[in-house]
Amino acid sequence: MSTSGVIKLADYVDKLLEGDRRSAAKIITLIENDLPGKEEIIRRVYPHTGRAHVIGVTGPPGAGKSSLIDRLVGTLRAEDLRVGVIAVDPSSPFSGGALLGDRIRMQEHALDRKVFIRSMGTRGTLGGLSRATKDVVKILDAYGCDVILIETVGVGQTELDIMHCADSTVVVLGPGAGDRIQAMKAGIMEIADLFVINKCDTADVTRIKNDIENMIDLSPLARDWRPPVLKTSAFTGDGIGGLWERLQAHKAFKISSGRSALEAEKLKAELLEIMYGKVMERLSTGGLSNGKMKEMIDSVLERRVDPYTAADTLLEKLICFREGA
Ligand SMILES: Nc1nc2c(ncn2[C@@H]2O[C@H](COP(=O)(O)OP(=O)(O)O)[C@@H](O)[C@H]2O)c(=O)[nH]1
Ligand SMILES: [Mg+2]
Repeated sequence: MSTSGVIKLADYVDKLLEGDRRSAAKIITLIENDLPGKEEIIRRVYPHTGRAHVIGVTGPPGAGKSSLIDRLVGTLRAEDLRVGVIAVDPSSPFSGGALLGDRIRMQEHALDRKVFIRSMGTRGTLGGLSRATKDVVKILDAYGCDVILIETVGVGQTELDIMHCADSTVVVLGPGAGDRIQAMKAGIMEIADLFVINKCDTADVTRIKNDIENMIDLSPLARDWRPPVLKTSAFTGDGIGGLWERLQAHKAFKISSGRSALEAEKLKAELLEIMYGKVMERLSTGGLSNGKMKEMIDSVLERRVDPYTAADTLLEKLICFREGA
């Protein structure tokens, strides 16, 4: 990277830290596209992170996650908090009607200078959706967001990975989710800090609430925090204030119970994820010269070396490889 490039990046980061919106948008685009300079930016930004309350909102499509987030943003803005919203949609960002819907719904907030909304799709996130999302969280944190809301669809591995960077995770279900509860993956039980049964304006949700409470009772997980099961209506606004109160209570609980151990666990996962990405990148971008590879293949062909030893030797060379060295 040229000297002028570095200076430009530093300028962007300085502006970001002052709360400049355009710089935030530019930096996020750079991160999404995994462009050179990304690591330099994270290096500069990182000391200014760790302040925001990061809230993951997940659950099946149509449960009302976006509508709830929209309401929650209203509650947070009433307290003059600065809010970031990251909508993660692993399907195409161009064909999804839901995303368009989200944009329209969020339009009012989008005009608010203290609300930063970003949709992320797989396209353009070359380094992986989970990786990119975690870095965008860091940017919004440094930008000065008090609360960062991340919406993910469903409960696949990518969503679970993303949710690991949240301080609090809300699992949203609709009133018709009764049958689904039994089939719900163990993973969702582990990550749920709060359950929300939304659309309670449309149906009596007592039964499903009881089902979830039972499921929590029967869960073998040892926990000091029992996930509350809340009823909301994003339509009428019922229960939204309560949801925010419980989210704050959960954050306070985490702080009081020594969040550092949990955070170390999350960081370990993040470091492994980054290392994995770097090894894969070096493998695919010629971290090993064709010459070295060919030499090793020949050795294996001639039965002088076995494939496992060959792979170990190549990996050693790969790891010792330094850019420009
Ligand atoms: N009656 C009612 N409809 C809701 C409520 N929340 C969301 N909806 C509707 O349910 C549909 C899906 O909502 P959306 O927020 O896009 O769900 P998401 O896919 O989980 O993000 C939309 O048509 C919403 O208007 C609610 O609390 N009550
Ligand atoms: Mg949505």
